[in-house]
Amino acid sequence: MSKNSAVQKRHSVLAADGTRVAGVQSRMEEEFLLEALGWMMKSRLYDQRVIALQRQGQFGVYSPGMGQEASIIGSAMAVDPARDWMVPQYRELMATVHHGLPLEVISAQYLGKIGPARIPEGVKVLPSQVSIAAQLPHATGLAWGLRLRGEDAVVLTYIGEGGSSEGDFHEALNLAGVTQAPVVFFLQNNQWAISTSRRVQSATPSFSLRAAGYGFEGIEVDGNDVMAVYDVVVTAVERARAGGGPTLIEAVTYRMSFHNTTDNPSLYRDPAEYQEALRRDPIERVQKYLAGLGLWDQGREANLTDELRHEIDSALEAAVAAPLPGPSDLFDNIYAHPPERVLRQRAELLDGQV
Ligand SMILES: Cc1ncc(C[n+]2csc(CCOP(=O)(O)OP(=O)(O)O)c2C)c(N)n1
Repeated sequence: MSKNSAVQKRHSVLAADGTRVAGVQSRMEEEFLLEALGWMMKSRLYDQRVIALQRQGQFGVYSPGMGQEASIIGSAMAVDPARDWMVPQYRELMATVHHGLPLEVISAQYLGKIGPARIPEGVKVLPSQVSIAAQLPHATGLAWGLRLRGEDAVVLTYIGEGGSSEGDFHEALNLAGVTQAPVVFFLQNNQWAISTSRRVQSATPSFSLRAAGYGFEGIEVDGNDVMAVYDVVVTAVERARAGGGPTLIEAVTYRMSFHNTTDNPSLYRDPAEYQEALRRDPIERVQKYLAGLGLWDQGREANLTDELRHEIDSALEAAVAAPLPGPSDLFDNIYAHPPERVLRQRAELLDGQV
């Protein structure tokens, strides 16, 4: 965790076989860990369900979070939805649900239902971002603005290791360091940027080391260990809230599925690498640990899976029932004060005069 060392220690609480790392305490214990497991399972079940729907032509192009559930949920649980902001990329969908964005609203977005996909008032989540790294300057600006207003809020933003090669990454982290903005940059190193391997993405031994160049703390964590992820993010959030400035966290994880539903990883990924990733599954790890404590068994798993499937189906049914966009949706919610030219185009289209 030192700022200048070229060798970065990786924080870890729960080993891949579900045993505790000796001598390491965690702030995420039993009941809270069970809650985290439920969210991780929901993330995976939703991925599986909507991939099946996409294959049937009933859902839009989708980027699953499979394999990254510990990073997605452990980080989300470390911020307060009532006051903190989340600035996502596109793969941490269930983190935004944890932060208050209803699953049916997200599902409506993938069905092209523009109105029902609007982020509800009071939900402190920015729209998901597909232009790589473009969310980061927004995150820094938002955090700096909150600080200037005297609010005690923190911004948690997400980026992939591929996104860290973009200019926006440098600009956002540099400004955050200079302004001491209360922002946590959560970099999910899932080893692949579509078909570009981490090996050719950067020569740095750890993406977290880059923080030193911006004058703040960089931490590397086992991104498949939900307890460790929660611990490092909650510490970074507390520091930011107390005026201690930004943190860059690298969560070392693995993208167990494809980049998105248009991708085929078997064209570029070694099958042995995938087999090794299965051994490090973030969900099974927690289940094994909790089973060892007598808090998890097949019966509990079956009951929770049923409950979560029902919740997911209800959200999807609501999204399917939501109205399709009409021509006015092309214009609505774009400008606070639409220019005359846009108002004229709207009137022409709606009156059928084009
Ligand atoms: C500015 C920009 N360049 C290229 C793309 C195409 N693109 C989409 S996802 C992606 C890879 C991103 O990889 P990474 O940042 O590691 O995130 P991951 O998808 O693995 O979560 C690329 C190159 C884009 N969307 N935006």
